[in-house]
Amino acid sequence: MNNYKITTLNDFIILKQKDFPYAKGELSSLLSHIGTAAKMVNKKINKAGLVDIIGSSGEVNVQGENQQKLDVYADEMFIGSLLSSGECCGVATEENENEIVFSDSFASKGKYIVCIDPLDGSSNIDFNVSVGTIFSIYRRLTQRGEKVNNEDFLQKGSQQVAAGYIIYGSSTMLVYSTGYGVNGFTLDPSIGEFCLSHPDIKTPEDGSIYSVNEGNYVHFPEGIKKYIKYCQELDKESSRPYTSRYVGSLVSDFHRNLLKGGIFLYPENRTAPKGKLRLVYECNPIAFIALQAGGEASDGNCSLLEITPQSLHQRSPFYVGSKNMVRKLQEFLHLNR
Ligand code: P6P
Repeated sequence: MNNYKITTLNDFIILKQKDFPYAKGELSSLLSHIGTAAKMVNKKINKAGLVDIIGSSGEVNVQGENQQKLDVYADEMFIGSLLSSGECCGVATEENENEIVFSDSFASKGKYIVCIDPLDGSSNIDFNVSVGTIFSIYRRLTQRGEKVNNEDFLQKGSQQVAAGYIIYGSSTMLVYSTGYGVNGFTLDPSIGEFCLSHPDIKTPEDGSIYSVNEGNYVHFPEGIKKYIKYCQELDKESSRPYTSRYVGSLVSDFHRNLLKGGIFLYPENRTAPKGKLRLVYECNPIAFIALQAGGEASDGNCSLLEITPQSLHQRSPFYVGSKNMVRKLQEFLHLNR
């Protein structure tokens, strides 16, 4: 009798690979390397308050944002791990202006490219608020052995082969999908393994949480203002008024709503006329997870995964979460164009 109840991330990846007779283990290896880098980053984050690794690196990143030391560490960890997997031929990250092409003869034959925000919400690190890593995996468009180029990284979100996030919170979780459902793994520090804790995550079609930075309210489009007021009105049938929950860390806000039901909104506003969040390595991977869990994601005009990116760091308005809540929001946007 097998009393070994724990399914580690690597067990699960190998188990699922068996469902694909032609799989050669390349994606499995890539996902496993992402898990390893996540454990390394987690270790540093957990010690952030104890060693001189919090605070600013003194540098400013391509976004013009003050780069935190842990941003730099996380960026290096994930890039290094993806390179060593040999399955990834290039990486686009929030911290680098252009895509990083792996010229190493081994990696340049990799089948996949990865887009990643190595440490999202890093400005929260110094205040011990949860932060996250968000990643997106595509098959390369250029031929293996050729040099990857920009078009490899500007594919529609619907072309993602896999996507996921790591949330470094009260516990550290890795949540990912390869297009066949969403599964969550919680890091057990005593054995240093991500263990299956949330199999086959489905997000409720309705929820009672709305997540938006209401400090920008006066600059929101009319439809968004009307939707927020709708959330705040009393209505027993639709369990309104809803509860407002906003951490200011995308992965934290999304993860809570994914499990409990809810909607996350980052609309365009005066200071962010195209929205603040990045389409390629923040919105698309989160949207992929949401849809795989039965939710929806939009930029207010169309399904987010159908947008063809024009540039690596392109921003987009972002509405994601419970299907019926996203659809209700779109009604308000449509009626108030
Ligand atoms: P605001 C963190 O800086 C981040 O990129 C996301 O993680 C988060 O959802 C958003 O920005 C918060 O932005 O303008 O509300 O502080």
